[in-house]
Amino acid sequence: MSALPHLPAGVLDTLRRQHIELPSWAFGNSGTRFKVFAQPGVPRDPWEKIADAAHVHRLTGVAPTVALHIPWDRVDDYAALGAHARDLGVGIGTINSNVFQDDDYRLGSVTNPDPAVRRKAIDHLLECVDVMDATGSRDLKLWFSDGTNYPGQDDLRARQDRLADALAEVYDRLAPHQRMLLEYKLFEPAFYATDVPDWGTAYAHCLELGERAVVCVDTGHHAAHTNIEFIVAVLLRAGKLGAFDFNSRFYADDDLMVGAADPFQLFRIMYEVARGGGLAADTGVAFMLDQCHNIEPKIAGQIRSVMNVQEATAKALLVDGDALARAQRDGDVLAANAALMDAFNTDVRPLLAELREDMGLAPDPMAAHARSGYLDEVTAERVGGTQAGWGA
Ligand code: PSV
Ligand code: MN
Repeated sequence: MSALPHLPAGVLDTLRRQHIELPSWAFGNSGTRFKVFAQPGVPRDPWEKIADAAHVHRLTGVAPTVALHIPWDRVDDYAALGAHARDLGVGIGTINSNVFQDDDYRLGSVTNPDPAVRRKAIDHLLECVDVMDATGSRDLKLWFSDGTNYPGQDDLRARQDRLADALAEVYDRLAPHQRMLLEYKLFEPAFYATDVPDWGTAYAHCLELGERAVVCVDTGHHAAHTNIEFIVAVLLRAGKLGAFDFNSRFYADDDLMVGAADPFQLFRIMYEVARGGGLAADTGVAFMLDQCHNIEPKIAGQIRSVMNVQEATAKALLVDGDALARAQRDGDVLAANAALMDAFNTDVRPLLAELREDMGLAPDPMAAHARSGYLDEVTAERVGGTQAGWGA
């Protein structure tokens, strides 16, 4: 490695074994409530979504798994889907549940006042664990759109009780090697009170459930100006940071490419991850993307996102820990800040290009993708059928 000869020990190894999980739904059509713009070559089923994810992994070398969303990715034979993924050089990762798109869920899923609706929602979550058994997945991700729009609409406290009961039933169903990731989100679709609105609520439920219930931090799910790296530091310290859903936002839950809106924030988050041991070989932190490429090409959007996470990670690893600790001990505010800023301001692209070549990859995955002709190929192949999208 010649680009940066004075690398702290272990940096290259950490970057080489980085594991970023891709969301199957990023390859399908998506949009806003105003319009979904269909794109050529979009997959028509989970098999084709996995093929696209595998292409991203072939070019980046650090995206070896793809997350599924059930029922969007429902198939008859999950073991066969897993084998298909393996044949293409990737694996199936986290199973995402979906209890937010049925008419029954108008007033909530697991916190709905109607026990029959709660039963239906819990049964879906249990079905997702069956899927995990078939795919060999470790993680079940739970996000609930549950909440209320008006004060008095329902009993806030009773909804927490219903949530706790549902989570306990699902937690009990998990095999010893499986985990539950509880994701929080401030608002949307509920506008008054969301039942799992913040990391504190998620953390409290996870604590009650047990060791294998951990929090998922979706970087788009906070109020503006929330200090997300602080949340990351606190959860890691408590052993309760289970995963990230990476994306970036300018306004609300925009689901834009990670690192696009605020690369400095992503760097600060990755610094706290590194500081808290979250990049260790045996890390319990899953690094997933949760994004929608509404107007940009989807496969290239995923490649760019993976590279953005790599760049933020590399910068975080370049922080001179000794200099930083010394400055902090001495109360040298400016030197301490400079230690972080020096790393952030380092251009790590040459380092990552060399690393890729060392891994037998092209130095620039974006250019390699353009050269590969993959998109033209699948566009020609994927004729007929219905393109995947939300609800498909
Ligand atoms: C909710 O906004 C969310 O972040 C959850 O992770 C969902 O499963 C996902 O988006 C759907 O794209
Ligand atoms: Mn998410």
